[in-house]
This record gives sequence, structure tokens and C-alpha cells, in this order.
Amino acid sequence: MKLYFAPGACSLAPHIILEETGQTHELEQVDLGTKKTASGEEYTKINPKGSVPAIQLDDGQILTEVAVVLQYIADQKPEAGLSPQAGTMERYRLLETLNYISSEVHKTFGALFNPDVKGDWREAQLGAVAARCDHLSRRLDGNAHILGDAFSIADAYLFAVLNWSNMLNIDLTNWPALTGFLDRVSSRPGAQAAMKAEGLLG
Ligand SMILES: N[C@@H](CCC(=O)N[C@@H](CS)C(=O)NCC(=O)O)C(=O)O
Repeated sequence: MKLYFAPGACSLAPHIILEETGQTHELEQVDLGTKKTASGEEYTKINPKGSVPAIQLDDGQILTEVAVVLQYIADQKPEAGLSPQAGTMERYRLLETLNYISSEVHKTFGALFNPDVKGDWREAQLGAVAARCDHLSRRLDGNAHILGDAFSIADAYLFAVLNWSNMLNIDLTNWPALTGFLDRVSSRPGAQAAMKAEGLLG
């Protein structure tokens, strides 16, 4: 399997799960500005949406969208227990959370990278971020991970997105449950390995 990624982008989530599940993988960095891959390919010919992540499966197929890519990777190694079995209520709870992270957290935080989001618009966006942080903080209160005790693919996704608070200078100290969560996930060997490979450590 090959993962197309950009350092520190949401593609960090599937990268962490590839490491957590110990699956052999290749990495290919994408320049999101020029849409060229490190080997000089036109990335939009690989993923016409132009966004990371994308994975290339061993049969050549391309699969995109963080929430789906995460499930595909985890489903290759069900014994790792990072994604409950399809059809169970636990799986629907995972899907509910992945969908929330994708539509409410990822895109709300992500908008702040756009330099055109400024003034009142930026303030409104920061208010929306704070509302998401309040909700996530309530869910993480007394729970080590977003679905309870156990680490799952939803935690890798949430980690990748909340970690942007460092790049965006968003102060999370009002939400100690979130800073604790970031520390907890960041210290996992899989997260350390993925961040090291992406050049994010020191
Ligand atoms: N809906 C996509 C969104 C992915 C996305 O927003 N990726 C960002 C990086 S975190 C990106 O590639 N942005 C550059 C672009 O879309 O041109 C998914 O869930 O995978």
C-alpha cells in the first residue's frame, strides 16, 4: 500500500494507523501547492480532488477520504482492534464519530489555514472551533479516548486535526481534556513513528 501525504496534514491520521497496525507501506509526499508528488507525478491524475490523503492499494486502485481510508487500513488488521466489526452497533458509533470529526472538526479547524479568513469571519470561525472543543472536551472528560477507554482510528483522526492548534496558534489550555488527549496520543509509538517519518519531530 502507498500513502500519499503532506507533512502534518490530515493524512497523518492514516499514517499513524499504518504504523499502529504494523502494515508495510510506501510513502509519497505531495506538494499541495504545486500538486506534484515527490517523484514528479501530477497528483491530480492520481486523486482528481487534489487533496491528501489517498492510498494506492496493491491492485492499483486509489482510495480517498480520511474516514474511509482509515477504515480500509484498520480492516486489513482486525486483530489490532482499532475499528469494530462492520454491522455492529460499536461500528456505527465509530462512524458517527468519524463523520463528526470530518464534517464538524476537520473542516472548522482547516478553514483557519485560509489567509482570506480574517476579521469578523475569523472570529466567527474561532467561535465555531471553541464550540467543537467544548463538545469534544465533554466527551473526553473521564475517557482516555474519544470512544471510551480504547484507542481507535477516530483518535488518530482527531489527533491529526487537533494537533493543528499548534500551527494555528489556537490556545487549548481552556480544554485540559484536549491537551491531555493530544499528549496521550502523541506519545504512542505509532504516532511518534508517523510524525518522525513526516519530519514533524524537532
Ligand atoms: N474530504 C477530504 C478532505 C481532505 C483535505 O481537506 N485534505 C487537505 C489537507 S488536510 C488538503 O489536501 N488540502 C489541499 C487541497 O484540497 O487542495 C477527506 O476527508 O479526505
